[in-house]
Amino acid sequence: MTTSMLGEPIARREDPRLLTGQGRYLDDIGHRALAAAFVRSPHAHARIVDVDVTEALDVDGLVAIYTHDDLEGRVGEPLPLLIPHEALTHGRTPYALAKDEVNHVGEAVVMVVATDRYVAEDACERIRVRYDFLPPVVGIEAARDAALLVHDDVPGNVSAHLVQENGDARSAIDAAPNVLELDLAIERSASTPLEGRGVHARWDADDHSLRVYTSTQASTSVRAALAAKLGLPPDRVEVIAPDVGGGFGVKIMHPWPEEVLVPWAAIRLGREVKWTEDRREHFVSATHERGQLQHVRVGFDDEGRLLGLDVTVWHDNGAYTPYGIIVPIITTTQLLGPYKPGAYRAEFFSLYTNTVTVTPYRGAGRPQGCFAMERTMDAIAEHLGVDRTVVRERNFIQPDEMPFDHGLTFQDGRPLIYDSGDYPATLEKIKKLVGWDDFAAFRSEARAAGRRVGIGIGCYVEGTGVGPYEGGFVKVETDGTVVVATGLTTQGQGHQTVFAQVVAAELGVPIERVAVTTGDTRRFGYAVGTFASRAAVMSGNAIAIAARKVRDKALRVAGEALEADARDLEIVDGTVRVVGSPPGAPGTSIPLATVAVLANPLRYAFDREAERATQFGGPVDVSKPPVAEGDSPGLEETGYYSPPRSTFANGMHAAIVETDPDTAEISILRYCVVHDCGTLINPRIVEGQIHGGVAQGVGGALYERMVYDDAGQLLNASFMDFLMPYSTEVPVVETDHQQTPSPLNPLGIKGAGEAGVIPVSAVIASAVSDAEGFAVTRMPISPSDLHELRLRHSSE
Ligand code: MCN
Repeated sequence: MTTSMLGEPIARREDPRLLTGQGRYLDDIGHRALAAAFVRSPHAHARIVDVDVTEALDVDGLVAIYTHDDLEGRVGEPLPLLIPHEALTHGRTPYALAKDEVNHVGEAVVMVVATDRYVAEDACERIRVRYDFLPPVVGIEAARDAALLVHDDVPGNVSAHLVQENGDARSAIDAAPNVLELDLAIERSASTPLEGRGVHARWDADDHSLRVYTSTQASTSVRAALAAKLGLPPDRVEVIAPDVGGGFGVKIMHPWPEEVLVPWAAIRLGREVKWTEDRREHFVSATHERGQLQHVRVGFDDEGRLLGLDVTVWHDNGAYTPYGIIVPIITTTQLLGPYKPGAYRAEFFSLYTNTVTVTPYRGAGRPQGCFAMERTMDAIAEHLGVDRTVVRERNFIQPDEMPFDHGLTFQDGRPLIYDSGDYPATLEKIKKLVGWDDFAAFRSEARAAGRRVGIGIGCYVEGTGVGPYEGGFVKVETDGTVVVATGLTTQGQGHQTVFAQVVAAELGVPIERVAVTTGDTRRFGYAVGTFASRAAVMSGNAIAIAARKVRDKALRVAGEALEADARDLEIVDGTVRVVGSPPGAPGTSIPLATVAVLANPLRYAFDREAERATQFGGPVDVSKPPVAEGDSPGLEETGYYSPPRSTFANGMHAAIVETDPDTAEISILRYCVVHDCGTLINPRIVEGQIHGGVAQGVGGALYERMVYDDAGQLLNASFMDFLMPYSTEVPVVETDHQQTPSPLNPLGIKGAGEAGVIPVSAVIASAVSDAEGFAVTRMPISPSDLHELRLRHSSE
């Protein structure tokens, strides 16, 4: 029997290969390639006066040095603005190599190509760039004050300003019996995947084609960008994502300067060229996220029900805005979580600073929004003296109110409508899992023993599976192998396993027979990419649609061979059989592989299955038309899924923490998650995703921050100083599932890839506040931050 049904917690098929060192990552490719290295700006803000390469020219093994002046055609133009929006009135993107000005430490100024990386780095060291120093804008407050400007022609440093409203929130708050105001902050962080960025390019002059390997989350988009930039027909450009050692958002940015420059140089030099990012480069030249100040004003009744919510966000977008307003708009549209806000007003200012550019990092604006909403819920509970879960429950959208229309516009321009979810049931589950109702007794006991413990909760709703589309290809080979391809890339989410599960379930074949390819434009050309927790919803459904088409055709072809009605047939364990027929009964079943042979009028004599096919009409069946009009040979189909709108996953986390009275160290004693991503394809993989997300969330809550000094120098650009949690800091994550299938897609799936990270800062802040007796309003919180807060609150 097939054991690969939807919902089975099977182990990830890709792991044996990856865990035994057989993965093929970017740096495993192209050992004979020339190496590229970059001279990057040491200043946060400066004009480039001149570049002197004289000394570098003597370096043995040097092949080429390029500055902006060398870049031809569109390669010399600014990189594309990926998601324009009318609110983005002053969008700016960088040049592949800085033209006249640098706007953050780490911006690429000169590219060197040499026989190997050592030589390239040596040459870089001998290049003298003269700069005219300009005063930098560092931090959101400095950007907001606008005493100095990042870009001369951007007044107030504001790249974008947007107001979203449903009702008159300000009047509703003014008229409310209770009003609270909160000032909140989330510091800047970054996704720091284990494998940094990298790109390898080979130009085939005879074939006039370019093959690019890149560690990306969106190979088809890179292909489109490269074709446009380099002036090549798209079908002459192949982009392949090999194994990708994590992306977490940073690798959706496309094209990177390096991703354009390396292929451009490969064409120009007629040689293979490769660049592999080092860790320091990753910190200062890839992208960051988080980084917001928020002001919340909320009005509520005496039961804690929201009457009006008014949120202002100041978002640090760094030096450039290739992704437009995507992060702050996600914050303001998704912070509402599972609640009915009454009247709602959200306003954001996206601000330039002379720091690394900000693009989405796992969670993408939602952790900030969740922090604002959940800190507000706790503040209301504290103000009214009501249990924190009770205030939340009173504001929940109820299951019978679904679909729930917020009267707002989602970030994709469609209406913000939640499709499904049972928030009261999720709350019940999380309370039970963490033992919420028993905690008060434990807290009192612990306090009596001189211990400080606290419990926290955080709820979120996440728009997942954003469009416009994703596709899938499914083919049954004549040896019974099922080949599956999607253009969507994979960075560790287990797609090889889950997509195989979908196909195995739809086609009734053993999962071992299914082989999945992702992220290779040679295999599938139409795709959007892996981000926004969309792969399961988008490619999962597209692949299911393709598999259903293959199944329908297989049943039709088998029906002809077995002289049975297709409706009376099923596929079990790779064999088409008449429903209810005893196993092995003559004339009642036919292997799917044989059906694939029968579906192709050109039957090769050497085909393994051709002989078996003879009993169903001979190796070449001349009595039938080769391919009927409108039909195609073989068992292969392509399917596309395009959602009417996003589907909204939800979840609730709760944590118990202990804070050390002397050292102010924060320990997480328990961490519990209840998550609802609709129909689960693979619960084990979803749990892995949740655990990984929580680990990143713990980093964001307690350890990780980008520390810039006033000159715009990143002070912790290494893993010695940028503190990522080890397994010793990440708690055991206790997980339970709630399943409310989405009515919007055939499989009822909602996304899960980012959920783990979204509420963690809010939950830890809630728990630390509970332990300490004062409200934590800024994350991350280190022991010294907590110590300072204690001093401040003890003197108040
Ligand atoms: N899944 C499932 N059933 C569901 C929903 C999801 O079995 N109902 C499975 C999916 O099939 C997939 C995984 O869970 O294998 C995550 O699914 P999904 O929510 O669709 O997210 P994506 O696959 O689109 O992954 C993107 C998401 C994002 S946005 C970031 S950032 C992120 C993340 O996934 N980066 C990651 N998880 C990561 N995990 C790893 N190891 N590395 C990264 O870079």
